[in-house]
Amino acid sequence: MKKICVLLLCLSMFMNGSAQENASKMAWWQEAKFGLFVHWGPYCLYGGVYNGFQQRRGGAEWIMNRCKIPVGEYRAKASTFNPTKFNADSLVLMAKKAGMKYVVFTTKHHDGFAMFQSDASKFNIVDYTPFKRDIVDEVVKACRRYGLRVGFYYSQSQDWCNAGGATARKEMKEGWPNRDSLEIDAFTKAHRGAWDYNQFSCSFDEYFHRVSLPQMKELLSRYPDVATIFFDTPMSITDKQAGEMQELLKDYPQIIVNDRLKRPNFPGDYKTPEGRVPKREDVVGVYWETCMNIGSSWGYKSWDTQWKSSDEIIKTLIQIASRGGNLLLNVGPDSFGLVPAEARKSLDGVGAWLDKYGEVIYGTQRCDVVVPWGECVRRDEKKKSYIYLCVFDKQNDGRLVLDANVSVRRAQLLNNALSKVGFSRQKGQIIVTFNPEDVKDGVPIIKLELTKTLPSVKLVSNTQKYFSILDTD
Ligand code: FHN
Repeated sequence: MKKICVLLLCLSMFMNGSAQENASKMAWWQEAKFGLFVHWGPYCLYGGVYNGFQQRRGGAEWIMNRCKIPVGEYRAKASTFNPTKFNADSLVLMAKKAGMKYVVFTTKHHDGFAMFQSDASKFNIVDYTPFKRDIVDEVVKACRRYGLRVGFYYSQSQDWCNAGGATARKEMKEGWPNRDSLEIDAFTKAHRGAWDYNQFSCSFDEYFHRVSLPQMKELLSRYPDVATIFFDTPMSITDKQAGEMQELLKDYPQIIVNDRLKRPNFPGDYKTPEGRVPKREDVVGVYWETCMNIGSSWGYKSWDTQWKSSDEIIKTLIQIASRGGNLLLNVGPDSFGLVPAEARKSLDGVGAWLDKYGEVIYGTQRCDVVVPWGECVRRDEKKKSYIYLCVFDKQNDGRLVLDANVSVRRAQLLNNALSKVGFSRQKGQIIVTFNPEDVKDGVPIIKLELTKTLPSVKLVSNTQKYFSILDTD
């Protein structure tokens, strides 16, 4: 038994690269912690409104599906896409100012529209619209110019406008009150989620080899330095097709791939909780990234009112850092190519906070000290570790108790260097006292300098985790 396990483990190392190679591939990403997700495509022309009705459920990038817009009609609308105010430098500089270290851009979402010139499908920004500029190219170049890494979101299975692409079934009641709802619902039920004959005039395999795989080839050959790939909604892709996609990626060993190419056999490098901070116990020892909206929709929604404030985002960022993850925060530019002002305002606030408190986020790692009054974040240096105590509880009177058997050399209130902080150690607990009145700018943060470096925690990629076998002998 033991021998088999060791053999399988060695095989997994051989197949996935050594743990060390993997750790160095993931190093920049672990350090970065905060990235910008951009959902942008011709769906922004609707802004979540169809025939005068607000889309009833889901992200506005799903409007074609939820409202069952015919392929011809959606294509015609897309052909008017002309975001004349788009400026890739402004977008990337907005991210940089917000303290983000990478940008993940939707090169093609489920509607099938490519935001780059593509010979595999003319349904793209250059060949199909009056705009004619290659937006992906502009974003990549701006990222390079300003020192941010760039990643590509690519919908490898769902494609509602290129024949043969996968279509997910959503009922008409999620779209708008169409008088043909019953008929359309019956049609989608009978035709694997499709709502237009054009969607199934060929097989998924033909689609995959005509559009999906060639487009990924185009992107990789044009931008061999791409940092991450974010696949989405695996749907009908088979293991064989996913294997072909993975084969392509092998020539680009630096690329960090998410866990959504095909489940369960293609677990990728990291997990992707969506719209929430995962429970601590669900993300032990693995790489992970929460993707989340700054508003209530991935794609631009003209009637959005639920914008996250800077304070909410900062709190989420701290929670995520405390659990060892990354935050990929999404914005949806409008039909002119502009990011809504509410989103920009919140991002500016986060950037100002990170300018001052970036050490609490960047390059930190999961901290297993759990406290009722907030979150603890850990940073390791060669000879010592730090624990940042982030106090969310507004009622806290300035006395913090931590169940942590560590020895503290120094304690400092990051918000106010002149303020005195007391600390003592009692039976496996650390007691810290500070003056909340000395904090004038949001979350009180106390930095504890420890006398030693805490024992290191190794993370494994999903792929390595998937193949490792526990020896039960
Ligand atoms: O269906 C998509 C959705 O539109 C959006 O792109 C998110 C981002 O993670 N992914 C899918 C839902 O999981």
